[in-house]
Amino acid sequence: MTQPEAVARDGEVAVFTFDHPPVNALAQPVRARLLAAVEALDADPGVRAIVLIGSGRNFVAGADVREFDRPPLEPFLPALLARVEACGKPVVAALHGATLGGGAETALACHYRCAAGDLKLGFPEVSLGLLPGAGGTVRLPRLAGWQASLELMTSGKPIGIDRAIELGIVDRRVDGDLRAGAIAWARELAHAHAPPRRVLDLPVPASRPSQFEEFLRALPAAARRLPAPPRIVEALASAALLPADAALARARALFMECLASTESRAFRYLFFAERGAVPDVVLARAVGQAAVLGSGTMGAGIAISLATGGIPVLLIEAKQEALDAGLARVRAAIDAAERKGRLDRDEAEAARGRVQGSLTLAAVAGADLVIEAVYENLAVKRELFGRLGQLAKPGAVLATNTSTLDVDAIAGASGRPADVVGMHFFSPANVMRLVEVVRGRESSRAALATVHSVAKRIGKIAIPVGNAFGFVGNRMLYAYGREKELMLLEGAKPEVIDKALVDFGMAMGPNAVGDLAGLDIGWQVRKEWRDKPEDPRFYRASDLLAELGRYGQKTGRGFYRYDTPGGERTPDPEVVELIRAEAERLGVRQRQVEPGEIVARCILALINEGARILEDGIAASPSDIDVIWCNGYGFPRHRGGPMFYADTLGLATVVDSIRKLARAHGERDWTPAGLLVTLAGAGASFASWQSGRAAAADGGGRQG
Ligand code: 3H9
Repeated sequence: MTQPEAVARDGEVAVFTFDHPPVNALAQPVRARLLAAVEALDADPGVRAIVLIGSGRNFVAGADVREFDRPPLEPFLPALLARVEACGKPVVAALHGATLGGGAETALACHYRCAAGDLKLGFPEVSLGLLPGAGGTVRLPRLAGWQASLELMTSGKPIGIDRAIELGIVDRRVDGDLRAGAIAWARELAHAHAPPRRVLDLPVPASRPSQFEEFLRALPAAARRLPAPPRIVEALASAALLPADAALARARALFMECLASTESRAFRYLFFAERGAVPDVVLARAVGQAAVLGSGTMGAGIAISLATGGIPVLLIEAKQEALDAGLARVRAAIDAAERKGRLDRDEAEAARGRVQGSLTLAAVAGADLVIEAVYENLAVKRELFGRLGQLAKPGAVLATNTSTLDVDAIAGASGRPADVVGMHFFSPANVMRLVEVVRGRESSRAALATVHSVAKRIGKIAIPVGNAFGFVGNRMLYAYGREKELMLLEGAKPEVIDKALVDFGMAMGPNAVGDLAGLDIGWQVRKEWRDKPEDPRFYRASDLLAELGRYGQKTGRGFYRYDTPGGERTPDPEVVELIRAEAERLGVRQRQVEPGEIVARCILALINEGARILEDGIAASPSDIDVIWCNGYGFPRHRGGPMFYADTLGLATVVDSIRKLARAHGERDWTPAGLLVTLAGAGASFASWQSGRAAAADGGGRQG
């Protein structure tokens, strides 16, 4: 008998290996190979047991998400897994690394499961706006019970080997060589005449009729409004009530509903947009040691990211006291990560060992990458880069973490501008994944490639941006903030604006964000901003509060008050009165501003500014803008980002709405961007524009 593809034999045990880099996703050829293998091995009298194992770093990371946007191709995963489960010989899953989504469902369709210590088993479908659609909702509860199934599938969080064994999902742990251990166990099972132990044949665990409803009600309101979480609960509830076949069919139907939803399209779009390749990766220089200048909140956050990401880092400060405080902050964050289980003891120990401190700037000489995170002042930074230009070793990349200053002006002072780039981290830098990588006029491709690859190494999402005021994110933030500030003057209360935007899906309202960040910060920036818009209403409410010493949470008062014992955010009638008086002084007539208008003005301002940023070449693509806004500014992921959201509205509708706002509020703020008008006129979308440009670049590349 000829050996099926991807199958090896070890005596009477056959081993099927998933070998589809980079993550063994269940693409159509993989499914076809597995089906052919199971059919052949089931019929082969020389085979007494079968092992399924993954090559590389993991078992199987799930369905191939790219296929979801194309017409479905046979064999379909649910039917394939039914065939695996029906196999007449024991099938053993040998799991390691990511065993996710369809990969976990494949494991559940096997008759026995063993795993290595690095197992990460989970059902992340919910974060793609989906539910486990290949039998997971019907099989998992038969092993792990209802509560664990509900939690695993609605949270999407993976579990490790110990929990997987505790829940009865994995039967045994294999230390040492997983393949050899799995083969030995399969042989044992064959010799013991162990039957195929089918999960679907196990009894349905008891459930309370109200259990599912209660679980759904306890989910956060934002999750309940999305398509996937309620459908996950419904699929599990049907698995409790219906015979297996009917429950499988119901789960499949619910999966298809989710797949077709705009929300799932948005999640899938972001999934790929966040995983762009490192540009010019071959040019990236090796970084074995980094230095961070400045041990304040930002500098310490960056140092934590580097150390936990595996890069030794020297934290440099001018004063001992400040350095000690910075190092203590780094250690406290690593300790906390260990306590919360995000780092195991060895990882935490290694991370702590990677951080050193120094009081001398000359110590940068040992670093391949220097990241400056000192006080936001051009003269200070220019002086520092002048010295760095002399002290850093040749080829070292010099990055500035400025969020508002001109990277070229900083680079110019270094005497080696080709080595200088911007690396705009978001606060808190050890938590926020976004980094805007700012391309200066003379930044070399090698320097840019180096910071992109370092960012990827430490688990950040790096997006290339041009050097212009506010780069991409903050420039758009000013357009968004401009409208909310105008509406404050027009009579919308801070809490009404915040609620409207939180209801739209923003992680926080803009006034609450201002209070959290400190209203003095933006106030200082606007004082030094030379080309600030001349409109006297521009950010007037924020500036007024800052002038009165109401800086936000840190002073106990800002747009809100924070003077309850728990420091909760409480609306403040005094603010409403202060803004009313200011509006009167400026001649702004107050009125009722409806939530619909609040959302429309803020979000359309974002979209219009995003389009201008694309015209100016400050962002490379609409999806880069979306990744920035979803990861740095709390834009709702289920709406895909401002540019994706604009496409879902239709660009013609967007342009019409902007023109209406221009009639009501003036052309100065509301002239539609030329790109928007052109695309809307051509019946196009940002997505079609982006793929047209990518195709043209590809064609150009091939010709060149
Ligand atoms: C599902 O299973 C539905 C079923 O219930 C029912 C079906 C009927 N598909 O993240 P990385 C690519 S839904 C296609 O940078 P890491 C990724 O784009 C699925 N491609 O690596 C990237 O490509 P490129 C449920 C995928 O080491 C490369 O692999 N599963 C998929 O940091 C490396 O990715 C999930 O949601 C995929 N499923 O992390 C798991 N996964 O090199 C999603 C990855 O061209 N995946 N790629 O940029 C992950 O969580 C992470 O990728 C993983 C590795 C933890 C596996």
